[in-house]
Amino acid sequence: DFSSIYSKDLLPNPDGEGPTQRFLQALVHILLAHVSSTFDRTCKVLDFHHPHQLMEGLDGFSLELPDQPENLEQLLVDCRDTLKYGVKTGHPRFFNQLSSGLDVIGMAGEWLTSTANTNMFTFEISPVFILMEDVMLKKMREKVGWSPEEGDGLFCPGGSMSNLYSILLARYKFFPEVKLRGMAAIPKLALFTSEHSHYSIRKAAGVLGMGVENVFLVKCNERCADICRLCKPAVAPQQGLVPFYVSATAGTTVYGAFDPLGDIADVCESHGLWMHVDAAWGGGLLMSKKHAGKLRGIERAASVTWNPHKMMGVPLQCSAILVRQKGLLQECNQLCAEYLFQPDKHYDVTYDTGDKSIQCGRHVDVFKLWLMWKAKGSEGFGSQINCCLENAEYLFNKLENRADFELVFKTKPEHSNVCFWYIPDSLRAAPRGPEWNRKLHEVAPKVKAKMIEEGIVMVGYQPLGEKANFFRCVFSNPATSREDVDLLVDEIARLGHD
Ligand code: ABU
Repeated sequence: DFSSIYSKDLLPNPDGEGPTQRFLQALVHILLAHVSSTFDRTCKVLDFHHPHQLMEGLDGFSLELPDQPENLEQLLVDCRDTLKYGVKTGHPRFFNQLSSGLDVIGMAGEWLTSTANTNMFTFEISPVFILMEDVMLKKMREKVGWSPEEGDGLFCPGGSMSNLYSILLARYKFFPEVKLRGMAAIPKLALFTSEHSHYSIRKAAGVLGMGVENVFLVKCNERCADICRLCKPAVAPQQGLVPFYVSATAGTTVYGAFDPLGDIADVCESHGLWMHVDAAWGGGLLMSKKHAGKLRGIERAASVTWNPHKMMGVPLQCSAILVRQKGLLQECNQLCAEYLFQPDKHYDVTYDTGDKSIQCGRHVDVFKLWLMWKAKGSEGFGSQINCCLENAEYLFNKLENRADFELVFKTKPEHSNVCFWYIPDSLRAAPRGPEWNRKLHEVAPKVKAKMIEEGIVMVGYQPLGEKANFFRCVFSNPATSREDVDLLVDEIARLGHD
């Protein structure tokens, strides 16, 4: 019973050792219950409440912040309820997001990371983590196909930030004067990416002052096969803009398609453009001998985004920007703040990597990945990824044979994304046309609303271009089995039936 114990009674209170241990053990007990229920298929994926219900407070769980300290009993209840009303993203029936799963070793790594509570800017306060990051980035670059001596990189907060780094570096490479003199000193720039690329490329162009509208979205088919032909505009100045950057995608967010990286590299090389590969989603396939060939050509890129928190199941967040040219990150971003990066330290200050970053403080994202890699080996990651893609193929084959479902594209998935419509009875026999499409557009949101209320399974939907709302099922959770896939299909049919 912790009802008469407060945070002031814990360490560093001289008598705090015992209460601290008991409190943390009680917390671990709550966390372990959550871990067990995450993998328990009799437990729901979520216990949904609307925002106003959570804001108003539920059964003693209040989001309001007090003026007086609350006792540790209440804090433990708050911890338990925070998990209770959240979403079990590691549940085998959570198909909603590219990042899913609950890897026990990765979670242990994250616990250790917060216990160490340090910062990645200097070797002096993160000696082990800085070296681990160095080793890990080297290994990832090797998987990309660069020589271990070549290149550089950083872990940063998510794929959008990694993509932003790529544009920042490309601009600096071609126009280094921009760092001191700003955008007025350089020509107006044009960037190219496919219409199916992640929106972070456009966002970064806005943030970096290049203008969202100066990102040219190249038309492509569902498999992105045409991007190369359509990259050709990149070679001709458009509206007085200077083309300098192409972002190819390895694993698009919705379709899981791979741009033809080799062909895009040819275009970039012959016209002197920076080639970035956004492999936030697809990068994990480099770990699989069976699927790595889908990224052939990535080794010719100048920079790569790769998010181990997606396909490799590393707890959020874990995203790397890999750069082929050594030293560029440092040159582009360093400002030599003397209170942190003193040049006369007694150790090799090239390990003070903080000035490569656009942040000052930087979270330790590497340790959980390093620990998981130790636990599985490259081969373990490879098998895990193969299983996820087998689940996708299983779903694809299953839907091909169902009259009440229709696949958005008919070719086998390249990644683990499977996109499909559920066609209720009322639409199956009806003539197709704009009205039919309008009705179809309403099906997925209705099914999803019921699905969330029931909380047994969770999958996302979206429209894309002219296409009415469709479901996107993605597999990155190694806990998912074929029975879970069967259940997903049955649930959609049950909830959507009319
Ligand atoms: N780049 C964020 C991915 C979002 C998703 O899970 O679909």
